[in-house]
Amino acid sequence: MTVTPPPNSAPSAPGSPGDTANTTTVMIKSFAFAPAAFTVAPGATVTVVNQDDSAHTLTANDKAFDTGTLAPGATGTFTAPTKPGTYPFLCTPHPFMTGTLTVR
Ligand SMILES: [Cu+2]
Repeated sequence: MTVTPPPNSAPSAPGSPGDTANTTTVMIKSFAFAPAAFTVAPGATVTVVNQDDSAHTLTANDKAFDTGTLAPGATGTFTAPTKPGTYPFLCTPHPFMTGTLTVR
């Protein structure tokens, strides 16, 4: 007999502040990440939207993840690390643009 496996995603209460997200979106605007610090679930998909007139990247300091170059107006994604921890990131062409991704 065939058993249908349960869906991978557990039901979550929308808006529950304690949840870590499986997906999240980060904006880049005025040479800054917004939010600059955020928390996601292991292996979450992170979408990055460049709202600036300059090309940017969102790149882990240790290169654990990298959107590659995002042209003005472009959207990119990367997969968050599966190992819980804190991952500082920056924009490769503009190293003064920094942020922190927390996986838990
Ligand atoms: Cu930049």
